[in-house]
Amino acid sequence: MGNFGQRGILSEEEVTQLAAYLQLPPPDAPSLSMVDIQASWDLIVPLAARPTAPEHTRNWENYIGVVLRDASQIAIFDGDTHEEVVRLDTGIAVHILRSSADGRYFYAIGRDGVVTLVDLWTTVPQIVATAKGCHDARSVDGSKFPGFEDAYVIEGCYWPPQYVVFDGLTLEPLQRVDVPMGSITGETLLENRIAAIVASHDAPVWVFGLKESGFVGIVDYSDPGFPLVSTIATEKFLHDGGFDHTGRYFLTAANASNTMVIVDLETQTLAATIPTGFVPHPGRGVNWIDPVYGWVNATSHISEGKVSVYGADPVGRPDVAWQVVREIALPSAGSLFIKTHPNSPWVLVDMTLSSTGFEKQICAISKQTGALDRCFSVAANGPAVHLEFNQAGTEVWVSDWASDGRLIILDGTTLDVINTITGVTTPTGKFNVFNTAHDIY
Ligand code: DHE
Repeated sequence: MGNFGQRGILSEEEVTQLAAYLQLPPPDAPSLSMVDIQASWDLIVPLAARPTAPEHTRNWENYIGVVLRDASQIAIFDGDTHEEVVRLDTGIAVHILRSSADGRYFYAIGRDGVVTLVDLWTTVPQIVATAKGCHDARSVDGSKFPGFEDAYVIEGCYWPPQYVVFDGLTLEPLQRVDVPMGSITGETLLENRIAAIVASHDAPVWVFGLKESGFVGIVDYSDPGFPLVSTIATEKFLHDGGFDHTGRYFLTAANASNTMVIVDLETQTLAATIPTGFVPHPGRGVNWIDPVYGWVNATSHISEGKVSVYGADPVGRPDVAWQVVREIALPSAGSLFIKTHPNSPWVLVDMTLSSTGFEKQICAISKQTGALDRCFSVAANGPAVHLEFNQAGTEVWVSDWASDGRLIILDGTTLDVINTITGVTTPTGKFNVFNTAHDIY
């Protein structure tokens, strides 16, 4: 703490009072009831007033939504022309975007728990509804199973320990469900944050990690009560994750357990745990065909300069399924995201939190050789963070994460810089509509 007393900022009496105040038990964290959630709902453009076909000729499936974190805004770019189409206010310190099943809508989630629904079919993308289901949140997703496309949206809360389901087209709040507070080792928790959420393409369910408890939860959205129908014990401190190449498995990092956990969504069982290294952080992960080991998935790590590649084809290659097959050394720890696209020859990885001078660089692993090919600087003003391909996989966008931030667009094959977009405040995550809707990574 600052030396408030001797610097004359606080009187002796104020220091005594402050010290006494800091020793008080903290007040209970507030709940957020269904009544409050309903009161937060703002339907800005009713369904009847929305277009029934795109009002513009832009290739909206190749739009790229960019989180401008400290501005609490998103910017939407035309991925074909690189033009900025619109900038919209969202929840505070907006965290990620997800796409509806057909990609027409973006869902933005603010750290303040505000969900923002953006229609990409209007002449200029427009916010059509907002609602707040949590005080603190990081994740949101829509319903993607055939017959339920865009019907519902789920918001997972960091606080209170609950999830909230909204109507997918209006954000009308439909249900609030408390999450269980017991952990895989039997203790009763004070908090149990909902981390990554994925929307299955094979069943009417959402799947999420319950961070502190170590359970993966499955919510059935074909039941109007949106119940948590399954809790699968895995490892503690579940964080980020995504699907394997088939969509059958949910691969998520138990980050402080230094483990990737693999959940079979067909049998709703834990398929494997893979110790990968110190603090795995895969983002949504990365799927490609390795020349030796067939289909693989991989994670980079925050606390170790290493990409761990593991077999991910229990049908075709059961001999290496869910086993680490390659460990690829990076020049630095501090990686947050790894990404590829089926049409790209590269697996790309950042080192955003590097403390040894590599934070402005990204590295490229060759899919053909399975080896590190090169690392190179892309950012100028801040760390390089998060990678996202365009729809065709011919370009990759990287954020230069600074208040005078930039978006650097690389050729997807040569990795040469083909464009730099300036004037973007603290750009972080980027989400191509088609790739996000179809879970291509
Ligand atoms: Fe994230 C994904 C939580 C800090 C950028 N981040 C996630 C997910 C979770 C999470 C649970 C998975 C969501 C999903 O898939 O449904 N993030 C947290 C935190 O708790 C943490 C560590 C601290 C905090 O207070 O928020 C945190 N995250 C950050 C950042 O500082 C980042 C780099 C910049 C920012 O905007 O805040 C950041 N997180 C991201 C991004 C994704 C993400 C870009 C999605 C990656 C993707 O490709 O899908």
